Amino acid sequence: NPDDQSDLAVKPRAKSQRPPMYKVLLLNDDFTPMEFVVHVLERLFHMTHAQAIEIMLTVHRRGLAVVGVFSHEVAETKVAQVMELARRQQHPLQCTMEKE
Ligand code: TYC
Repeated sequence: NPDDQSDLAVKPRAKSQRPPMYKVLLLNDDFTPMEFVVHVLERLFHMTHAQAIEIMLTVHRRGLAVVGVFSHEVAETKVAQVMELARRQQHPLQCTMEKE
């Protein structure tokens, strides 16, 4: 843009600098009780009972599902909270995050 005073300026459709967002993923396993997963989804991800059952069954059938999309900090906190609840109940439930 030859008329501009700096290279930083006006690309009309330049992307806004939104911070990257992170998907929180819940993984299936053969041992964690379905009702525990439903409880986690209700408690930590503020789902209704019906939504929580639906997502839990998606994980159960497909192997994993996205349970929410958050900033890096919130995603890390959610993953840590899921892992801590599972650890306390000695369930092997796994939860990870992935850049969108
Ligand atoms: N597959 C588990 C069972 O049959 C249920 C389950 C669902 C476990 C979702 C983990 O993230 C999970 N008891």
